[in-house]
Amino acid sequence: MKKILVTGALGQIGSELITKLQKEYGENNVLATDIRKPQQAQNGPFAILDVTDGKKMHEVAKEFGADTIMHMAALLSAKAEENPLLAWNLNMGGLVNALEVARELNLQFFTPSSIGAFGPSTPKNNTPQDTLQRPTTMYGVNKVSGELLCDYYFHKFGIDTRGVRFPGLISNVAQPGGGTTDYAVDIYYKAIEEGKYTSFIAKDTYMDMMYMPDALQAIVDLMEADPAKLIHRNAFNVTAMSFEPEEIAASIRKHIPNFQLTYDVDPVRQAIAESWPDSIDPSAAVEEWGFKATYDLDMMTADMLEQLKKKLK
Ligand code: AKB
Repeated sequence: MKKILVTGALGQIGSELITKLQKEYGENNVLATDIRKPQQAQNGPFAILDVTDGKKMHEVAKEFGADTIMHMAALLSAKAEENPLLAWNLNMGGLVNALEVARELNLQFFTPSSIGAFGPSTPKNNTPQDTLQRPTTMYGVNKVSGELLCDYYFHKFGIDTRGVRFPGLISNVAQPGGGTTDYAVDIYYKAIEEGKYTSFIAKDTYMDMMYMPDALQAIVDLMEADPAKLIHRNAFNVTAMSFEPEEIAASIRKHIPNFQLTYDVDPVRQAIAESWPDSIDPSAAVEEWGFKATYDLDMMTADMLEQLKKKLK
């Protein structure tokens, strides 16, 4: 049975990951940590932890008796562009602290990379697992550096580091903050609340996406995978679908026929989106640890709208 410390546990992925891990490994075997206090009472243990404080992270992990650390705390792409130095300090400082704790206490390690680790010179379609990575955003610089750092800790110190490159993640529980793919979450909320949405991402801009249940299953499957079969270990391409705003709108119209989509493009987030692939190739993840996504666009839309209708009632 694992004992897992999760950083950034109140974030978009973290908040649902905690529930998933508690189901898999038991409530008391998952320690949720975040820089802020939860607004509602939490099931299972919780500790305040600023990931830039490596000493505290070590103490918390040791006291809990962790054998695994899942490092989720990070600033997303648009927020990182607003404050690049803060992003460098938080994203890289937090990551190296978490890797050091993993080295000192010999913990298994997971952290997500992103499609943001690719740049304009990366092949745009069916982007291979191993390819050119010259991102033009601070977030992308952080993600590529992070991928390399995780590989380094595996080769140099033998730490069992593992990770995926997540696409935009869509969920009906916690909303993302400061990402470029966030439009694909916002659109569902506005579809239910107002029957219309103004997109900050332009028509015909394709990006990879995945529904949260598939993302959480991917984390568990990769962490449970036979290490002998992992050739890449870190930064596996994973994706479930690639769409542009008109396609998600068409999917929503199957349930809300009068749904209207208009555009007010944000040049910063549009430039980030254009520097990313249109679609990535997840075949290394499929071959090495059996990655599989269940939800396609229409299945995800049906579930998102059903869940949000209940939530926003
Ligand atoms: C973002 O848009 O910044 C994230 C990501 C794709 O990493 N959702």
